[in-house]
Amino acid sequence: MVSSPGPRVVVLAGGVGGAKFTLGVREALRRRHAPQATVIANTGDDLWLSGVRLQPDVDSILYALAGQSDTVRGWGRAGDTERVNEELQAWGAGWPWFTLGDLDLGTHLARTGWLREGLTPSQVLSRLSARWPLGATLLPMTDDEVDTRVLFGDGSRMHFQEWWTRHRATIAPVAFENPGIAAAAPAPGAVDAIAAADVVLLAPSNPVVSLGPILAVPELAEAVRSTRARVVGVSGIIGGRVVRGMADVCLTAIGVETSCVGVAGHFGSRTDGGLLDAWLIASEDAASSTAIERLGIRSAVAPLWMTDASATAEMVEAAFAAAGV
Ligand code: FO1
Repeated sequence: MVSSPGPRVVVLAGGVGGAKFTLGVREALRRRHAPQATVIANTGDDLWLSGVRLQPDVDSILYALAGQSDTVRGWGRAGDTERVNEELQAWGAGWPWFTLGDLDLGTHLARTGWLREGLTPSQVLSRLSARWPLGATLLPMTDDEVDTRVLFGDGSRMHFQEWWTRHRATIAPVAFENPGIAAAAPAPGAVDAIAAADVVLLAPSNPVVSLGPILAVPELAEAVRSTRARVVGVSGIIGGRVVRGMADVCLTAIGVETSCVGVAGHFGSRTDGGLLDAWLIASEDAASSTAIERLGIRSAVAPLWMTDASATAEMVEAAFAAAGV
């Protein structure tokens, strides 16, 4: 009998944490001689700035897989310079708190030019991906233009990137909105990949502003709910604290406790109309297993510090074990 190559893996991912996680998935699949994963990236924090289209989460994953990311800063290209940015600032163009690196701008210019020629964002990403051997198929969650607005108690709104990079999430929000997302269609190939997968992994990305928009694309949420694959989420909260980013502020805004149990409850059990078959939590949170099982979600425990691709691959293996693959 010929053994089937596997597992077929789909990852739903946001930017910085999603990129690190994706490197671990690639490493775990390489060790198993398994097919490359399909990574569906959040496009909810995209924006137009200085005439170019930015897709921060897509680019974070693209650069990480290409070995081109600035691993210290967590976003942008390694070894980038800021000559064009200085000039933009001198003109008073763009946002003074938002840096567009020269190499990064090359990506945005290429993307914008191809979009203007009529390519879709997924066609553009396919072209960008062809430059490097990524070892994964990277898809945007949708080709429709969506973004994230942060809503405050006084009724005012702000683009997510302004709130995140300028204000460092220090102004308490009351909600997040993704205008147009209810009508957004999944990018070509995304639903089919989820349907054909053996395991769908929710990266330890921000549950609200990274995974939230992906799962707010109606057909993507439905594809995850109805797939025959096991759906395993990985907690981005370790020892009751967010590891990176400002996910706690986002969770508080939507009334979810910043804990691995709180986020598991937010995604919900598939047995109950939710998304998760299993939830991988950090060794530090092992005592929360019972509470997670009580939600109807299988709990698995592993070290979740993504110190390098090898450690992350071990964590991905724990997620595979929880999925039974
Ligand atoms: N993050 C910052 O904190 N400051 C910046 O100036 C900044 C610029 C930037 C430019 C392009 C890009 O793709 C990402 C950039 N980021 C920057 C990261 C980004 O704002 C966020 O970390 C993500 O959107 C959240 O996932």
